[in-house]
Amino acid sequence: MSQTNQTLGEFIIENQTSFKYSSGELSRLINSIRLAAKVVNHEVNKAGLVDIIGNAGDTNIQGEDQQKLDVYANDKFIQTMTNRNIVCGIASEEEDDFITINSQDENHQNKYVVLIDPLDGSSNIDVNVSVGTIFSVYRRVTPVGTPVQIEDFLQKGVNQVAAGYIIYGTSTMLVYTTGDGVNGFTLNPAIGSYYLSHPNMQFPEDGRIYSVNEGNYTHFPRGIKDYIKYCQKEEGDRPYTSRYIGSLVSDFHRNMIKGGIYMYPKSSKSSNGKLRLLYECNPMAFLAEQANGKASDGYMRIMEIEPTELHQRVPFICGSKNMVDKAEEFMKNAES
Ligand code: P6P
Repeated sequence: MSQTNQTLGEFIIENQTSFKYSSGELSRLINSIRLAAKVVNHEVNKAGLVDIIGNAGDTNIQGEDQQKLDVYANDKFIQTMTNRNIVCGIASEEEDDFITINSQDENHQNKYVVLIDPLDGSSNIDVNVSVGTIFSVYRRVTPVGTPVQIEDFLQKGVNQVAAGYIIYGTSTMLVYTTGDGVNGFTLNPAIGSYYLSHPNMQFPEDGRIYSVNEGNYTHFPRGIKDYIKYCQKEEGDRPYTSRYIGSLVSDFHRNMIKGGIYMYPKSSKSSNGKLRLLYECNPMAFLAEQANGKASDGYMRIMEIEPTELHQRVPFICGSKNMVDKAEEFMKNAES
């Protein structure tokens, strides 16, 4: 990790010319996410001390118990992006439908939509394991000046203009891309500033870590079973190491630094896997590809999948390019 003295704000200003749309809008967008992340980080870090963990007594559209921090994080990110007058619509894992944002004096003039998983891995909160926020940004495709529509959210991942995550771990980091590489910023909580600590993050082309919930092994497709056995076989640089935190952002982040593959495949229990295309797989796929990695559903590029609904799930295989290629090879061979 190379701690530089460059702050996130200085980095945005220095690089905004590389963002092909209006630079000011990008700055305001990333700054709103930066602010919300600091506020959520503060609550995540003290979750054990105050009555903010444990179920909020409600369940989200996924049928999952909503942890209080889920609700808190969702509200904070929506509130911050609304107040900063940047986006025309927001979709969230915690919201059944998308939210139209229209500050009265603007009359739907904002051009961006954001899709967010406000607190991924939230089941880890009350056991003190790191969790994360994932976000994905698109330009709207319906006319500016009109209320945002579902089509603005159901865009292929290749249309993303920015994506990133915040990982609330041993340190809090914001990792994001605007299509010109991936950079990681570490929060200095003492002064509330983020510093460029991981410039130009890259997946090693190969790795020796595989991340999958092997408890589901018997339910996996043949190709995934064969690939897992390949990872475990005593041969060459194998067996690989199995590391699965149960928090996508954490497993992804470690694999991007060390090299590795993360898999949440379809199974006989969940025909499309568990992860959501629009606010988990697409943003992580954008980051992976920008970091010389790869992301597929086992057969095709994640970012080419045509979305059909807001909360749709897809199988997800992501990480070091050569490892994803090998997993796809096993998937293909199992079909033949
Ligand atoms: P399982 C968290 O709920 C999440 O969406 C990802 O962050 C994580 O990798 C996965 O689900 C864990 O799911 O079924 O293995 O517990």
